[in-house]
Amino acid sequence: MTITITAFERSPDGGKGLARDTRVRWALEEAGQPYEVRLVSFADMKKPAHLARHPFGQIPTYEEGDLTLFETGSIVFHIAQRHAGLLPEDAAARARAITWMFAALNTVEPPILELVTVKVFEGDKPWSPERLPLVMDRIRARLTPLSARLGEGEWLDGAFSVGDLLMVSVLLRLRMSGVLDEYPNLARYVARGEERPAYRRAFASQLAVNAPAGGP
Ligand code: GTB
Repeated sequence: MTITITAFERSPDGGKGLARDTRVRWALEEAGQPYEVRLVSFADMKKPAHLARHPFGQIPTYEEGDLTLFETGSIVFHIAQRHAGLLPEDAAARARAITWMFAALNTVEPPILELVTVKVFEGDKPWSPERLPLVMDRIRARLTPLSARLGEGEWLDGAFSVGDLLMVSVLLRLRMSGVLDEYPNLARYVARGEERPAYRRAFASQLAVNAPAGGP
């Protein structure tokens, strides 16, 4: 059955992997599943056809036959449950991998999103410079224990799983801030994720959409 996802027609980052369709593309690449992409403009996202797919008018979405999903956590979990390679067979290891998915989205990502808010959406507000160090400290309060838990491990809990896929996806948004460099093992962890052939294919497909026509 054909899988169709939605992505930005023009991603604000120029297709450098920061928009959330990257996570879905990556999961599909890890699972070896072909997919099609419906590109949507910011205006289209708020129109009825897209709102029927996504109640909040965002990307990405996922369609497979009669099934339509939104929320990247739900989408990558759906992919991981149906295809080998992203969740362990052992029940306890599987439950732990799912726990890391939730940890990535519920515990680590929120302060990282606050950083985007303070820098981008509130960057021109008078309180922004004062708020920034507070947000950075909240990020460190998540990265310090995460770094301690990862230690010198390759992945968070044995073999690579969808928990790592989401955690790396969440962390890589921090690269520009420089804070990852304070945690060399986390920086190496993110780099390991990005070196995976499936991630590279996902990144290249997203970039191709946004690359200027006739560009390199
Ligand atoms: N919780 C939802 C999920 O995980 O699926 C969040 C979805 C979401 O935030 N989607 C964003 C969106 O559609 C795109 S990813 N925004 C448009 C809107 O809300 O109107 C967020 C994003 C966008 C752009 C960059 N960038 O270019 O750097 C990075 C991240």
